[in-house]
Order: sequence, then C-alpha cells, then structure tokens
Amino acid sequence: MASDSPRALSGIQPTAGSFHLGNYLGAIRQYVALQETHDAFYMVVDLHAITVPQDPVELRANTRLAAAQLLAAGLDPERCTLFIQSHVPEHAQLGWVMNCMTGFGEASRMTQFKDKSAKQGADRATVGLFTYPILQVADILLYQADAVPVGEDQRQHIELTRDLAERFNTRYGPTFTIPAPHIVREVAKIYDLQDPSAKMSKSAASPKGLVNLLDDPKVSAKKFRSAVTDTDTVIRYDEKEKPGVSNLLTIHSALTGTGIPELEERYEGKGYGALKTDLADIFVEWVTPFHERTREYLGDPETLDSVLAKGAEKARAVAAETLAAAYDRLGLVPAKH
Ligand code: AQP
Repeated sequence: MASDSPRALSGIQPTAGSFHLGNYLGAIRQYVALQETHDAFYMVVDLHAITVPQDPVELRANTRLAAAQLLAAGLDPERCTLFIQSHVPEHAQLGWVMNCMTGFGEASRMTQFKDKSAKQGADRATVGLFTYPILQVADILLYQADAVPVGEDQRQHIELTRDLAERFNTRYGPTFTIPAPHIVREVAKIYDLQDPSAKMSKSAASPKGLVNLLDDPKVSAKKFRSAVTDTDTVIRYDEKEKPGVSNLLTIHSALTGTGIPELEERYEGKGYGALKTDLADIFVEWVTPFHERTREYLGDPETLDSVLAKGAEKARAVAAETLAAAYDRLGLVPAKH
C-alpha cells in the first residue's frame, strides 16, 4: 500500500514454537487484510518476549519461526513492512520517554500485568513485564499508526496508548497520531476448547484446549473432536448459555466464511458430534498448506533474513523521524554528527 494510506501497526511475540488459533483469528488475519488498505508495519516483538525468562537458543529460533508463520499466513513483504522489533532501536528509546509520561498508578491498572504476573507468582514478575504496555505504546506511536489490529485482550493497552499520545501532544505540541484499536468483534476472543470461559492462550493450565497451528494436524483434529460443549444437543449461538458451542460456531464461521445463522440451520437436529467432526476436518484442510508454506520459508533462511533486513530498514526510517521529533519537543539537545 502507498505510504500516503492510513498506517497500521501490530506486533506478535515469539514466545512459543507455534502461534495458536486465537492469535491467528484474533490478530494475524486482520494483519493480512489491512495490508491491502493500509501502509502496514508488523513486527515480531522479541523485546516483549524477554519480559519473561527465555532460553536464548529457543528465542532466536522462535523469532525466525514467527516471521515464517506470518509470511505463511499471508503477509506479503511487497505489501507490508515486516521486521524484528530489536532491529529498530528507537522502540527502546521512545519506550523510555513513554515510561516517563506514565503514572505508576496508571500502569498498575493494566489487567494483563495482573493476569500474567499472577500466573508466574507476583514476586517473580519483572519490572519489564510491568512496563511492557508502555513499550507497546512506543511501538505504536513511532509509526504514527491510525489502526492497531489486536484481539480484545489488548484493548486496554490501546486506550493507554491514546491517553499517553494525547498527554504528550497537549504538553509538548502535536507529535503523535492518536491510534484506534482495530478489533473484529466476532473473533476478538477465541476461547479454550476445554474451558470455554477462558481465552485460548499458550499459557493455559492444560494444552488440551489449545490449538497450535504447527502441531501435528491429527493432534489438533482430536482436540476439536473432544471439545467441551454442554449437556444439551441443540446447536445454537448463545455465548452465555452455550459458550463451548458458540466458540466452535465462531471458529467454523471464521474458517469457512459461512454465516452463523446458516450454520445453525445446517446443523439443526444433527448433534454436537457432526459439528466437531466437520470442524476438525475444516481445520486440517486449512492448516496443512500453512505447514507447508511455513516450512518453505524456514528452509530458505537467506530470503527470510533479507525480508526482515529490508523491513527493518524501512521501519527505521519512519521510527527515527518520529523519535527525533519527540526528543526535540522534549527539549533534548540534538547530537552533532
Ligand atoms: N484467544 C485469543 N483470541 C483472539 N485474539 C487473541 N490474541 C491472543 N490470544 C487470543 C491476540 O494475538 C495477538 C498476539 O498476542 P501476543 O503476541 O501478545 O500473544 P499473547 O497474548 O502472549 O498470546 P497468549 O497465548 O494470550 O499468551 P499468554 O498466554 O502469555 O497470555 C494479540 O493481538 C492478541 O490480542
């Protein structure tokens, strides 16, 4: 997309060997769609990943794997800018500025920190995990992003971004675009197949309800077939009374493009088994070529690294300009070269 189009920015963590279906439907699919209408910047956020301990060898491998999966999912380096966050040092630099703009109480209200630190024991959580939403603010503002495609769990962080951008602009003069979340309601929160009250998440207590894109498709098919539903037999979308069935209908509809009312009609009188088996087959059919494409990108590290290097160069040009403007407004003395 032309650089005078509205901007989109998002990032995804290389914290697992595979993205899961929630990441894909909630976020990555929107990345792919927005590259057609926006000047889109997408990054693998390795600096966010280190907010929790990472094995260096795994982190490096997972970062490349994340980039390969994004390309396999449909990101096109001719249509968007794909890069690794740590290749653009301006993220950490503007991150510090934004730390200095944020109230301690304000940061303490971020529910993601509360959830994530509770999972690992609050005492062991790092200061980096506490301030990661503020680094995310910098990620977004550096690119003057208009739209930020994310899942529902990130809404509060985009609100924080808007507040801090407005605060900076009011204090120091117009500097940052105020971004808006791009959250597609229907798929904003994909739920765990075993516990449909919890979001599908890589750090779920049990892997049984988590569908990883790069798992053996047979394993994922089995997870769909044994998904938790309810004791009734009627296939009807009802988030409150039938969260398990509603989640399966959401996933079916997202993968096939069939509307939910049409699915309800199609499965009338058929029982849950038919829905689960069909969905297992639909997923396997969708994910098999995704595996092949991911393998192809991983098998050609030179091309992958060159895509990421070009992406970082393009990203840096934009990020450096924004950082320079912000430093100038703050009153920092420019370095003489
Ligand atoms: N279940 C989900 N439904 C819809 N969207 C989701 N996202 C994550 N889970 C769901 C969206 O995926 C994008 C990338 O998220 P991330 O890199 O921050 O990954 P994450 O949030 O760390 O993924 P998890 O599995 O949710 O990790 P944990 O278990 O650590 O909390 C984001 O846009 C996110 O909204």
